[in-house]
Amino acid sequence: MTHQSIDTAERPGGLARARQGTLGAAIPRIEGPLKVTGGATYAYERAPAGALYAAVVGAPVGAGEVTGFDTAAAEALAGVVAIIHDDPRIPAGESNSRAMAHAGTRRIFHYGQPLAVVVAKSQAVAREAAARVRVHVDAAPGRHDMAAEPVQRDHKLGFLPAIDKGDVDAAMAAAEVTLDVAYTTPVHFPAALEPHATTVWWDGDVLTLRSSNQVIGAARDTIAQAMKLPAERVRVLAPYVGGGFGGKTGVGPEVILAAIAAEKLGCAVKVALPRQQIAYLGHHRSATTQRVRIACDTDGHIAAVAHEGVAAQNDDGAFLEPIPFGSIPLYAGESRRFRTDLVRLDLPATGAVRAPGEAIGTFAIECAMDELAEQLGLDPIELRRRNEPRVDPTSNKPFSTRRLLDCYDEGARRFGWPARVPDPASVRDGEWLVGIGMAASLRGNFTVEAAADVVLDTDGRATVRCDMTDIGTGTYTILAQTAGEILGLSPDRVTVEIGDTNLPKTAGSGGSFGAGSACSAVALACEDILAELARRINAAPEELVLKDGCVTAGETRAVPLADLVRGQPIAGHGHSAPGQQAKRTSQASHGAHFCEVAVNAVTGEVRVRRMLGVYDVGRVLNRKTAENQIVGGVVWGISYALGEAGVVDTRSGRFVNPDFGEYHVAVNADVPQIECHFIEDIDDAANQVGAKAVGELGISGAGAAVVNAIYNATGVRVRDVPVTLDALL
Ligand code: MCN
Ligand code: MOS
Repeated sequence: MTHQSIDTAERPGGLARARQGTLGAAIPRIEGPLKVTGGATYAYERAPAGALYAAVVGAPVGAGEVTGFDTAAAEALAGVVAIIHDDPRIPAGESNSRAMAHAGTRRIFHYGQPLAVVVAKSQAVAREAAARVRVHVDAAPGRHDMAAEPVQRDHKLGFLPAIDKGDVDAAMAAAEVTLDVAYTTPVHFPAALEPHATTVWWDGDVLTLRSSNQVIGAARDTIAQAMKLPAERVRVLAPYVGGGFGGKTGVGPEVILAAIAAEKLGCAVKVALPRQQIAYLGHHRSATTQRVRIACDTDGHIAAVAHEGVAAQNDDGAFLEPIPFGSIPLYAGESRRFRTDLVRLDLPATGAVRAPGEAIGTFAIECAMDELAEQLGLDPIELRRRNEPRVDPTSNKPFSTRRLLDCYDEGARRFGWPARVPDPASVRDGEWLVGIGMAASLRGNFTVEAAADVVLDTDGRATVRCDMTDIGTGTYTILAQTAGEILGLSPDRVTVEIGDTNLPKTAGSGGSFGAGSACSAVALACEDILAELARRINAAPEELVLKDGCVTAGETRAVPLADLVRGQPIAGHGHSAPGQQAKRTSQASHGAHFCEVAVNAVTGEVRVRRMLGVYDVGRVLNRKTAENQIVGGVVWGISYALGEAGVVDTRSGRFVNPDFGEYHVAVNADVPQIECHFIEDIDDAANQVGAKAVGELGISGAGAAVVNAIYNATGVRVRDVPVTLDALL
């Protein structure tokens, strides 16, 4: 087994010497045909014979106590098999919070909290019966209004400690130029297209679940714990996942409810949450209020920067939106303060949604930089250039790689930034006001422990195995490309098996560390294979050249791989882990977004006309899927700038608009041409393949570029997203 933590890692020798030209290439996703022909088994498809359908009964009030159930009307429906409300394992919420610790509770922590499960012979009957279950309650007043509840500064929540360096207040008092502005962002739902769904059955004495989940290794442990089973008796499968956006990083209560039903009834059970219920059984991104203060001289050199925000969580949630996450390493300045304060609410848990912290934090800091540039009469890029730090300005650690200045330069050139008219509201195209804006983008890079097996088989084909998921990201393809590159095979000669907890454990898809971590494990597994191949042809591993299915060493002729493995497949195992480099360097992916909008001078309608960005992501593993990721992220940026807003009914603790009818995500008509370019700079400190985060980079800063362009078009500074017509008229 090849094991490396990244302090010992130079790039694995095999990858450094590889000449296949596969890794990085714009290869279409290898599972694409299966997906478009219906051959891909998503969680809710193809159940064992006789499967029943589950539907979840949620709490009818926002706080209080359950006093009883009246199930008569539900039981009267033909096709209802069971109604379970007294199992002590029924969780109070999803596993990203501590709600599962309250299994079996009668207390109501929030509206829609799971209380019972109805099992029936069809989905329609299950859902109708669930609607007919009457829950008797003692309702209590709940805390549903973020603005009305006290802000707690002294809390231990979240993974991001508060930072307080130097003296921001003194710097603000002494500075020639200051900015002190407040921004708000509303509740965001993850909004994956595939609903939260699971099919569960017993395979012998193993509880087997095909579940739409991003991180199945952790899910297995959670399910085992909730079901009071040893982990070996739980197997989670997620071969295809129709999007997650953070919403499927934990285990939803419906998964446990379906498992309880399958256990009690001795048959397979399927559950898929109706769209509106996802809002209550899953998590959402907290609404935030944010204050940004910057102190600088008249040349724009920043002396102090503070980014402080408030986010909500319920009593059980351990997560707290890390609002200033992206701001911490972004700009120079001696005095620095970054923190997130807490408001406790009786709502479903808040949790990781599409770039926690950065997505909405960079909206505030990047709009603030635009405001400051205008106040100083400086070009926004020039202001950023003057404050580009040489080392991480908060931790003083060196950056592993940081090509942000190049992103600005190349982006400005490609977009045509120099043609910008700095005076707002001065470019007109008929009844449209036209403006352009930009923003920086940053997403922290992390490498997480991951393992993988690779087998080179007797037919000269390779198989990669690990428990990664592909949530639409391109995991299948990049794992095939990594192995193909090192073993000299075209990717169609590499089979990828993922999405099964029986396979070596990875970090799953989350935090944008999935690809770098899993590909590193695959690269290390391939090192094992190279060592064995070298032994078989009596050469040193560094002499091997693998290309087009053949091995050459020194002067020897090319030998087909199939000849070398005849009768004796070669297995490799790789294990990658973060090491000292992760601690010694400050790591992030970067980018610069550029945006052109047109705002109708009569109606206030905003149309994004074009967006373009340049991104620094270390090694690009697949030019096509990486670009897809960035473009998708930018679409989400447009989406939160102009549309998305989850509204809480502060009297009842209900969401007013928990579906796609009224929670507006950007659709095709909202999305213009989006161009994406990469500056590739392999980051050897990041991981063995030198790849940094991509998945959540596109959304970071994208909304700010839109809002800054709106300012340039109209002269109206909007600090609360989404930007609606009334704000511009
Ligand atoms: N990639 C690349 N080069 C790199 C890094 C990544 O080419 N240097 C490409 C690969 O195709 C890889 C993909 O980008 O499969 C994403 O890699 P990575 O940034 O490591 O992200 P993860 O694999 O950890 O995926 C999770 C990430 C997160 S956290 C969210 S949220 C998100 C996202 O991915 N949710 C998504 N992208 C999504 N894309 C789709 N279609 N659906 C979601 O729900
Ligand atoms: Mo992404 S929000 O970390 O799954």
